[in-house]
Amino acid sequence: MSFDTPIMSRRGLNRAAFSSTRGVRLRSLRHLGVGFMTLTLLLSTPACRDDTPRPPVLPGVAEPPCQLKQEAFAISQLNLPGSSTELRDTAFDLDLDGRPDYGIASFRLALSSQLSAPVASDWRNHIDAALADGRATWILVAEVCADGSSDHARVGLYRATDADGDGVFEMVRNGQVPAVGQRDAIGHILATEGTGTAPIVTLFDPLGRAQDAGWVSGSALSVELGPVISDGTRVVRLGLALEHGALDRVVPPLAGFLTEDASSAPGLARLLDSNTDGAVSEEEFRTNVVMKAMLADDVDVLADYEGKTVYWPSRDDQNDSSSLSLVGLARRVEIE
Ligand SMILES: [Ca+2]
Ligand SMILES: [Ca+2]
Ligand SMILES: [Ca+2]
Ligand SMILES: [Ca+2]
Repeated sequence: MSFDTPIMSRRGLNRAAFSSTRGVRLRSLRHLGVGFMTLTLLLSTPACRDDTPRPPVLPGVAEPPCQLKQEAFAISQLNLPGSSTELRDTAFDLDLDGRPDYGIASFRLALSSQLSAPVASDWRNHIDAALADGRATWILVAEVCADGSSDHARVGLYRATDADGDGVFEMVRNGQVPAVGQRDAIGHILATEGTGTAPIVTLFDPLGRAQDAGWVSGSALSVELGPVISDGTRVVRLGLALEHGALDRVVPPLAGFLTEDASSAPGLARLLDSNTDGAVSEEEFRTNVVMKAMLADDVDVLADYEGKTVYWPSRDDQNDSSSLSLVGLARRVEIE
């Protein structure tokens, strides 16, 4: 029967009306059905999770939840760990694989153990001197909520200079992103996932001769600003994954040192001088199997994403950076 029958009995009319109504309903339902499917698809498009893994966004690029006030601290004195246990206990896990990362400190400790006692003990003093005398001014800028409305805290790590000599430091900022975290009830700050810079040559200059601090960039910046010791001086613990090649910067000064002062580390100088010409060349240093292992990247904090190298810990199982870990003191300073 056609829904469009023009003449019909009342019964037929009723039936037609029913059929017609039913037809409309059916059409409506069909229409609705299509609409519903479209709607379902529309609704499900955003809900349908895109499971493509994406790298983490550095929390320090986001707007802070409050107005910030800042305090700056110059790293002034390093406590160079004397044992592997100490290294382990003070290091951060930079690549989030569950193990603390202290590759560079471990390298320094191995070298230090080869030095004559006076040279080894002077090494730390030379580092502290460079940190203090302007050759390697290394500054942490801690920011917390000015009104105390939240425990949000961030810490940046920068190179600084005082070109005008007024005792107030000028920060050298090259797009570093502060580490972000919390300030606890007693004012200690723990912040992670930033980027920063470090004077790698200063840290590997046993005779304190280097004028160029060898500033290098790093990611996975992690900072703990701990107890105040005195006059605003605080204990600091930091971790930074230095960019690939950063550790190669220490080869020229170390090879130079072992050539000029072989008597300071006679065993090591002999070991590395493979052609026995009395000098340790950079090539000999780099190709020695032990040094090669020490200089190799030891943490996996970066990976490729859409044609760029981005922060993405333990993503590609390829080590790409050298882990720096240190504990020391930082004294309150003014910055411009
Ligand atoms: Ca790790
Ligand atoms: Ca100044
Ligand atoms: Ca040689
Ligand atoms: Ca990697």
